Amino acid sequence: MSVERTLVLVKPDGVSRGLTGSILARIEAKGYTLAELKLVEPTRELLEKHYEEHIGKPFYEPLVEFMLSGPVAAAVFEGHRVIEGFRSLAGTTDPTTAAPGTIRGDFGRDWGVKVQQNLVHGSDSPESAEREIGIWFS
Ligand code: DAT
Ligand code: MG
Repeated sequence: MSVERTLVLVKPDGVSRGLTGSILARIEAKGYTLAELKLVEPTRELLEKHYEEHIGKPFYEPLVEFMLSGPVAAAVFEGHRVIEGFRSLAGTTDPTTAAPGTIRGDFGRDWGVKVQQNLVHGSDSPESAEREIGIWFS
């Protein structure tokens, strides 16, 4: 059995709404192991590295501004197939239509702003996970 790691961020909307504990509890309840955890006020430079795949997209600047709007809880979770397991638990990108039972589906909705305030980030591949963990936990 291989142990995989993923980067989970509770975004500023999740932290400011007081949902950090509830979100982390769901990930632990699914059976993944918390390996690292800290509250961060990210810089623009850090976010430019983290979101480099999205540079130039219409939502990129609103996304970075949103991520700069308050503290972020950064965590590393471990477990077999944690990358796909966490993304399934998080739900699809648009929180309005994310399935009920998921973090985004239960706690989020579209607030009518230019970026999806969707509570959490999860790495999308083993390569992304290692790259992103290096950015947030260097
Ligand atoms: P995900 O976070 O589900 O992996 P992503 O990597 O495609 O989604 O995009 C990163 C973030 O950017 C996403 O969590 C919210 C925002 N975003 C993505 N697509 C968007 C869109 N079409 N309109 C507004 N915000 C968007
Ligand atoms: Mg993504």
